[in-house]
Amino acid sequence: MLGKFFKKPDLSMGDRVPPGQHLTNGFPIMTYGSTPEIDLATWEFKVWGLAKTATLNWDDLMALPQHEFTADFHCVTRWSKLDVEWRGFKVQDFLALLDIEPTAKHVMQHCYGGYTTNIALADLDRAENFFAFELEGEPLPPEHGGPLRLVVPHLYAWKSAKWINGLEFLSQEELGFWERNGYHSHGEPFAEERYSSNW
Ligand SMILES: Nc1nc2c(c(=O)[nH]1)N[C@H]1C(S)=C(S)[C@@H](COP(=O)(O)O)O[C@H]1N2
Ligand SMILES: [Mo]
Repeated sequence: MLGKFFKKPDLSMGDRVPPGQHLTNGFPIMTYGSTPEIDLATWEFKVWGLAKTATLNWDDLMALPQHEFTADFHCVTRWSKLDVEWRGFKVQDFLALLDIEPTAKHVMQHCYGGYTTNIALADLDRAENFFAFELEGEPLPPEHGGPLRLVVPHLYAWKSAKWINGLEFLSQEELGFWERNGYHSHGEPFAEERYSSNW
């Protein structure tokens, strides 16, 4: 009977929970501001800065190879959710469509609603990073970032922009919304890179 209510402790699980985090079974919604209203018919994704300027529409992106993927999710407010199931396309397949200048080292993620977050190109250009459009077998709900969000499992989840609609390629690091407000510029959960040392 117990097994019906409690998961057997999994010895490998502890290694997957970063220090100072606790596990949650639900999937809290963490949004600064309100959920933007987005119409797929006019949805656009723009690329600019140190990459050839491009505008992609929904069909362009849906033509990329699609994959199911499972990833752990760590919010800096101290909850983690393991094994979140998504469907999407690989960031690396997307980047391969672009003409990125060799001087590009950093990227600003832009979103419907105005949120931004910065990421080093090396942290973005990783095989396990995805753009997701489904969550647990359903279209990605608007409050979780639908129609399209980024998923960067190796960094705190504020680096995984919801409603993403643009990438700006930069030579130097610039700070995004939370990073300007005291969050760490890199945000690696196992190193507890929560807040900038200037705060
Ligand atoms: N556009 C946008 N993306 C965002 C946020 C936001 O407020 N706006 N919050 C970030 C934070 S702090 C977290 S923890 C995750 C939360 O994703 P969820 O709401 O799907 O749990 O989204 C990240 N991406
Ligand atoms: Mo978060």
